[in-house]
Amino acid sequence: MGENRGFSVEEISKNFQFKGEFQRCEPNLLGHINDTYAVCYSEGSGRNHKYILQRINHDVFKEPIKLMENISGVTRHMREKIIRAGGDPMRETLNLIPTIDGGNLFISEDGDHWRAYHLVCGARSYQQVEKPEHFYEAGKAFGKFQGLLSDYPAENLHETIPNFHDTRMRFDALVEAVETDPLNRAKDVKEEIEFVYKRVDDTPILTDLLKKGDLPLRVTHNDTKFNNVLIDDKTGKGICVVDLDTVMPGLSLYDFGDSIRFGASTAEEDEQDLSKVWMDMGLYKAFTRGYLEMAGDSLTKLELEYMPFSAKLMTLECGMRFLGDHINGDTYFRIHRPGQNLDRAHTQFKLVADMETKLEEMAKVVAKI
Ligand code: GN1
Ligand code: MG
Repeated sequence: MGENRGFSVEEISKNFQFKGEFQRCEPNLLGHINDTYAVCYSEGSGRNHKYILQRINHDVFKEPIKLMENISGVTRHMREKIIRAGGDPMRETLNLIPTIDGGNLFISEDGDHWRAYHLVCGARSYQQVEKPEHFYEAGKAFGKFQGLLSDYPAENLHETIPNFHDTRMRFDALVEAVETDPLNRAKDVKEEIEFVYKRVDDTPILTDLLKKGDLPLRVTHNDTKFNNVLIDDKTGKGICVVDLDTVMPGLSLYDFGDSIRFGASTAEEDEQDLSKVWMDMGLYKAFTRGYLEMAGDSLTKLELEYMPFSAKLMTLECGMRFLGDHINGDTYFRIHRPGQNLDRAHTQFKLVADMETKLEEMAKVVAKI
């Protein structure tokens, strides 16, 4: 496993404090950035242990050491609060496994950066919402996550990817891709480019409100895809938020908006049949209810007001990033087939257009809850 890329997961595993003997590993191909493996170990007594081993994509995360400082600080903070609240710290937050020399990062001879977590058993993530209750649970989980980190000292966090949700800068990056056009692909995506250019005035709205001090800076997750919440197999509760690489100071609206972008869609992110793609109001309601139940009291009036817009903006931003990556030759988001980033851009733009017709209805939902 992974040998074709020049490493063996079993060999890498030896550098972590895993218990017992290596049994097997399985790749998890769902993320677009890092390489993830589920690793199974077994002790003589027949006791099994499961771990998550990840190779951090250092083209995307340029400073893995700082990134791991963030994650170890944030998980320790959440762990303590979960224990104080009488929760289960092994299931409600990720827990890092140290390397054999006690660090949290193993750097291989090839310069790859690896880290490991306990795998949370009896829970899983979903690529698409199957039951609205699951999405309500995800809303609660992300709302709770924000609460757990509300007193985390933001000055202790490194910005793992600067300007991550600066939508205006993402727009500029798209313009640059179109101008550079290394593979001569821009000519085939004129309509898509036009779709984005028409909405340029939307792009600086949230960051401008932040700069003016109208929206508060918080510690946020910044990648709140539904598949980043583990849903308990038995209870259906959203127990643990994963993928902490982009935990950084940000806006609550980035987290809310990105959740809706991914989870309230009626289709997968790379669906090719666009007639299947729209934003489902029932799902929107379910998430919003869960999120506001947990985080509503701490949100300002302006944050509440911009929730519908943030869903549209985060969807537009993600679509711009997929389109830009398609034009640049798929160098950022992993693809499993040619044209996949363009397909992803298409679903995002379809969602944006659909949300534009529903913004008022979306605002009513927030007001009602
Ligand atoms: C990436 O790593 P993954 O697949 O959870 C990306 C997000 C995008 C998302 C789109 C570090 O997330 O920003 O919203 O793809 N992560 C990074 O599915 O760029
Ligand atoms: Mg991610």
